[in-house]
Amino acid sequence: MIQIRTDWTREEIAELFDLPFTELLFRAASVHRANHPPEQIQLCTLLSIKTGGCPEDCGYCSQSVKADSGVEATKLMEVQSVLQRAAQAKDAGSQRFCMGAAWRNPKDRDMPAIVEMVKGVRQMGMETCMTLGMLSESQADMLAEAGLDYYNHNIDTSPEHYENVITTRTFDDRLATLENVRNSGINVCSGGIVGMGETREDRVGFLHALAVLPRHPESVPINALVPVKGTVLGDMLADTPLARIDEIEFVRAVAVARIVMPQSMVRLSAGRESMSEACQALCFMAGANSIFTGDKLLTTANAGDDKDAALFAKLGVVPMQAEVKVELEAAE
Ligand code: SAM
Ligand code: DTB
Ligand code: SF4
Repeated sequence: MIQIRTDWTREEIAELFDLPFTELLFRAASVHRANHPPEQIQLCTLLSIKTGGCPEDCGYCSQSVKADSGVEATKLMEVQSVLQRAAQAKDAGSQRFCMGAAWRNPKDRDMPAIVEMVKGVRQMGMETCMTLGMLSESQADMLAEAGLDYYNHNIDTSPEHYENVITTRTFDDRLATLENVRNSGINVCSGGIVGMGETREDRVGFLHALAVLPRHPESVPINALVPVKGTVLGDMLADTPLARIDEIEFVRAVAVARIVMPQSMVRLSAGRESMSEACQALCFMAGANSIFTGDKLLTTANAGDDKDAALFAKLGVVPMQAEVKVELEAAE
């Protein structure tokens, strides 16, 4: 019986990060094997249903009004167009359809269309995920009622580093939405970004904050910063290329996430496009078992289906079947 702990200390997590790399990898791979079929990777597809023009000032994001990234602001997509894209994703073998909107929070007038999107995608037999910014209790309940399976809301970094990256909301605002989502019965998807110029201690604090939530998020996306020109962090990295996250340190973060949250799906998210195959393979070894497929994330490029098919064939990994995940959840 695997022990799920929500009482991790920062010291324990720092000690995991400090392990010799191969020892850390071995421990993470062992935890992974005890909890998940190691050769199976979940495929998720992202769609930006409302792009750009976001009033928040997240320093990494191309969609903030504060960024000079050239991303054009659009209106919320029509329900039918969203459903068409979901059908294409399903045909391409995707198991989950994640819809993202560049909002601080959804307005109540947007909710009927959002609810239709959730219902429509679910009817196609895909899992649904949305990421729409902060949610009130009643909005979370409305989405739960519509049948939304997952809500993505990242804590992004450590509580200490948070205000260096975002000033228009607080770390506690993030936790409040996560609580509303949890209480509504929707599965929680929450992770963050590494490579934003944070320290090792911040990476410890980031994973610690997730690992001590009353219940671990069912999905934990680990993004490597995609440096976008015109954003605060993208420009900073362009000036100081050495600040870019080291691949071994990135794999360490994935491995520690796997060890402290053994049953969560750990998603190797943004940043794969510029990652070597060897680094991605190490991430899978370290316990990452989910990826975003397709050519595009929200506004930036993703590895693409052909590259991923070639990588999967080389590594002998296969797309996860939905039934397997359901069995694992039932055994929790
Ligand atoms: N507006 C909503 C919100 O912030 O929750 C949803 C969309 S937002 C783009 C979703 C997540 O994408 C962010 O929390 C962040 O972790 C990730 N993200 C955004 N831009 C990124 C970048 N340039 N590199 C890596 N991850 C990024
Ligand atoms: C997450 O953690 N990563 C995804 C998803 N959740 C919504 C978003 C990545 C966005 C990367 C930058 C872009 O394409 O704009
Ligand atoms: Fe807006 Fe989300 Fe981008 Fe922040 S990360 S600027 S909230 S779209």
